[in-house]
Formats: sequence, C-alpha cells, structure tokens
Amino acid sequence: RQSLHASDRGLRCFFDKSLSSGVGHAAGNVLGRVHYGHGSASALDQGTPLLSVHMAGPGTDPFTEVWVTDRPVRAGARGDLLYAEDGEHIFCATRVPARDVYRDAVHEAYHEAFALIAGLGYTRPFRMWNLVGSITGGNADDMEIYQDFCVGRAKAFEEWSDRIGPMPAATGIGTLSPGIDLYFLASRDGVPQHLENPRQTPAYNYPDRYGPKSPSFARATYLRGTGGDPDTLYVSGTASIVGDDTVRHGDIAGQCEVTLANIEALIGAENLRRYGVEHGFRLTDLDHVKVYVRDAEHLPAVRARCAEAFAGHAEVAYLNVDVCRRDLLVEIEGICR
Ligand code: 3HB
Repeated sequence: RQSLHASDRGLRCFFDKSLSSGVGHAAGNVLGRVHYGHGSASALDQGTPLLSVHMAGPGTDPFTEVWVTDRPVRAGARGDLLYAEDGEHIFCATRVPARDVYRDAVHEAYHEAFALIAGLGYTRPFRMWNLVGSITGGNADDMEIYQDFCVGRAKAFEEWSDRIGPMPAATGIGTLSPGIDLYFLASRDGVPQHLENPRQTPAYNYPDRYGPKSPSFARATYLRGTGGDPDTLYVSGTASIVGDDTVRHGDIAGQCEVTLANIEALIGAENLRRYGVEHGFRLTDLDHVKVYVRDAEHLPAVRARCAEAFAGHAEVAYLNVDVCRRDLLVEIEGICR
C-alpha cells in the first residue's frame, strides 16, 4: 500500500459482511472477532477469540466485527474467558448461560475478567459490550433482567475500583437468545478519558426508580494512542434520553433525532474541550456504527435517516433487538478517529 491512513493503523475494527467469519483477509493481526449472527457460542478459532451472538434476524444481515492490531498477538483461554493481548490492548470475551437470576453469575464473570486483565497488566477498560437475552423481560424473582444484570456488574466495579480503571463506554442491549454475552477492550499504558453527555444525567447517577443499582458505564471513552496509534473516541450505545427521561415516546423519527442530537453534543468540540481534547467530531466522523432497532417495522425509516446522517463510507450495521428500556425504540453507537 502507498500510504497508511490513521484508520489503518493501531487497534481498529471493521465489519466483515461476507459470510465467512474467518480471519483470512484481515489486514493486521486479529485480536478478536464477534459474529453477530444466528447462534451463540464462544471459542478460540484459528487461534483467536470468536464470540458468536444471536442478534441477526429476518430483517437484518449477519456480520462479523473484527478487531485487528499491528502488534503481535498472544491469545488464550482461562476458565470461561477467551482473550487475546498485543502488549497494549486486551480483548476479552465470555458468556453467562441462561439462568433464573443473573446477578451472581454476572458478578462472577466480571470478577474473573477483571482478575485476568489485572493479572496481565491491562488495568484500564475502555469499551465494553453487554449483550443481554430478554433484556426487558423478568427474571425468576420478577426483576427486569437488565436491572438484575446491573446489580452484578456494579458489585464487580465497586470491588475492583482500586485496581481497575473507572467505568468506560459501554453498550447494554438485547439479544434473541437467553443468556448474556460480554466482551470488552482494555489498555495497559494508554490512559482512557471517560466522557459524559451534557444533555444526559450520567447513567451511574440515575435515580433508583430505574433499578436498585444504576448502570456502570460512561457515555464515551477517548483513548489517546500510544506508540504511534491514532487517538480514538468510543461512543456508547446512545438513545432518546434527555436528563434521565426517555423522550419522544412511540415516535421513531423523533427518537432518531434526539439520539443523533445526543451523539452530536457528546462528540462535539465543546464537550471534548471540557476533557482537555482540543478537537471535536461530527456525525460524519462516526464509523463502525451499530444501530439497534426494537421494532422491525421501523427499520426502513431508521436506515433512511442514518444514511443521511453518517458518511457514505462509514460502516453501519443494523440489528433488530430490544433496547434496555421498553420505551426506547432505537439506540446507536460508533467510533470516531
Ligand atoms: C449499559 O448498561 O452498559 C448500557 C446500556 C445502554 C446503553 C449503553 C450502555 O442502553
């Protein structure tokens, strides 16, 4: 190749929409793969972690999110955890099988994952995904599964607060099969800067009417590149929430507008300046976008609005799954660099 663009260097991801989930044509060393398809499984495959999650349905296409790096990769498995590290970043994935009540198993999974990454020296999580079956359904104690999940996750973050960096950007979203799939990225030397949204109450300060433990995540995380890698802004799953309230109930076009306005405010220069970052981003800088749509009937309208909002070259994937509140119809995440 003649020249490397910033997006071709350092830790990066791409969406492989061909039906092979193989590592063959990845331009870089594969750190991990997440196949958004029709089944759930996790294994070391071709020497690297492959998490398969049931999130593709009739109106959306399967794809594989592939994380690659220029550094040499070492992969392994410990207990139920799969991981791969490159000396600066670690990718870690695990699955909590279906059960009546999730909190203890989620606590245990997070605890084991934190113990693994701390032991290997990657103490700073910067992006997490929590893929939760029946997220707004009830557990055996009649608690919403998302709230049940939040209790176990919060306990692990509290217990590890002196050894593991603060809560990073995250996604908490529904899947089409019972059980919870988790995967995340953490850094060794790079110090993540966690961001909040001026239009929204920090999720970790939500009032208890949303659940006994508030969600453990930041609205975005800015990771300054180390060793020549570009800086990267990871945008959490973002929805039609202003303050802590869902707004535009039942109105898909309205929820799209509020969600996009929330992302604009979060990634814009004014907000980033508060965190000492001297430049901002726009919606057209967002890439590797995942758009989660609760109702299949809304997919065409959401696709059309996103095609206008994001750059033509941006990778955008659509998933027809539940969002963490029943009144949220759409949620969007992405990456800027
Ligand atoms: C979460 O609980 O990690 C979470 C949930 C969301 C959006 C982003 C993160 O609905």
